[in-house]
Amino acid sequence: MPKVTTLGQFIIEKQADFPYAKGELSRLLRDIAIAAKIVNREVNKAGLMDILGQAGSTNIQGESQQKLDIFANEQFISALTSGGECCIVASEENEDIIIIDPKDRKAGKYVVAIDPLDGSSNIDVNVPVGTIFSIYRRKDFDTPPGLCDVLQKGTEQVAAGYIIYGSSTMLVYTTGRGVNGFTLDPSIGEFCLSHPGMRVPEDGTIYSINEGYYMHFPKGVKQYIKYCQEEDRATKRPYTSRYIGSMVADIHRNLIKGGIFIYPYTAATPSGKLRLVYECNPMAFIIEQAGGRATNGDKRILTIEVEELHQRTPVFIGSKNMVIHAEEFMKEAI
Ligand code: AHM
Ligand code: MG
Repeated sequence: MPKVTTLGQFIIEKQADFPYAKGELSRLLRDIAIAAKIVNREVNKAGLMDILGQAGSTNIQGESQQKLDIFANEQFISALTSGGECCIVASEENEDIIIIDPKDRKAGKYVVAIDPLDGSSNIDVNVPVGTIFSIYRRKDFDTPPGLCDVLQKGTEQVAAGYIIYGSSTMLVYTTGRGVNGFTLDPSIGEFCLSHPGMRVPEDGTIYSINEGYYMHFPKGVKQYIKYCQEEDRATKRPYTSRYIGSMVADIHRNLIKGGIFIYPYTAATPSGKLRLVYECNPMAFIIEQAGGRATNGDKRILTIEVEELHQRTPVFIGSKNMVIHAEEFMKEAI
């Protein structure tokens, strides 16, 4: 029988890479994985909503149904607040940070930012959705935990990951030593190491962008799209256009196959749509760790100053050479 490494075993083995670690980060990752399994169970049942009851109504057991994004938010917050390793949770679903024990200076040393169910508008049509998480160490242990502990640059992340609820459910994460992917085996209820040492190809032939907004894109992006569509055998163009509209799924595919994902600024969204803290920083950390590149079209995402919790940023992320090339179009178009 082939040797199966579960996420739990892998995390324990990898703890040896951090000689001073006391196991808190490992426990935190395991708490996230448990909440992910619970969310996965509900996401899988989403198509049965019409039979079991609509969100907001009462199901046949008399329990009230919740919208899945609210359910996911509650599951992750509850796993993170009860674990004891974390002092602050910042969720894309909540306007403010959740400080677990505001007066406790010895409170858990980690801060977690989470997008509990990204792309949740896709659930009704059975398209993959995801969870994105980002973990920081508390900045200042002399003062009670607060917003400054969350507003750290992406370079300060100690770990980041995502869960994709797709044709199979996967958890992909990094602690800054490469990227590993685990597939949920529903028969044993365990995430099993299936994609060790993930690397994003340096070149690719897939571009992912919502072309419906073409008219509103900056000139550099318009010209890059035209470049992707031109015929040229040497560079394997025209490239393939793939856009799911679910960031985790689009970036996961490009991580495996090679490609670029772009969500630029537009006239209507001058800072782009996607959030720096919950979406772009964790995805940038993962992609860089896999050998790829992530910028706002000019500057490395991970070095952007974080001034606001729900700050947005344009993002160009994926295969290194594709991102560099798209940046060149941006510069030339100024
Ligand atoms: P959400 O956080 O409200 O779910 O929005 C984020 C999602 C991303 O998953 C996806 O890449 C993007 O929004 C799609 O936006 P658009 O429909 O504008 O292309
Ligand atoms: Mg989101």
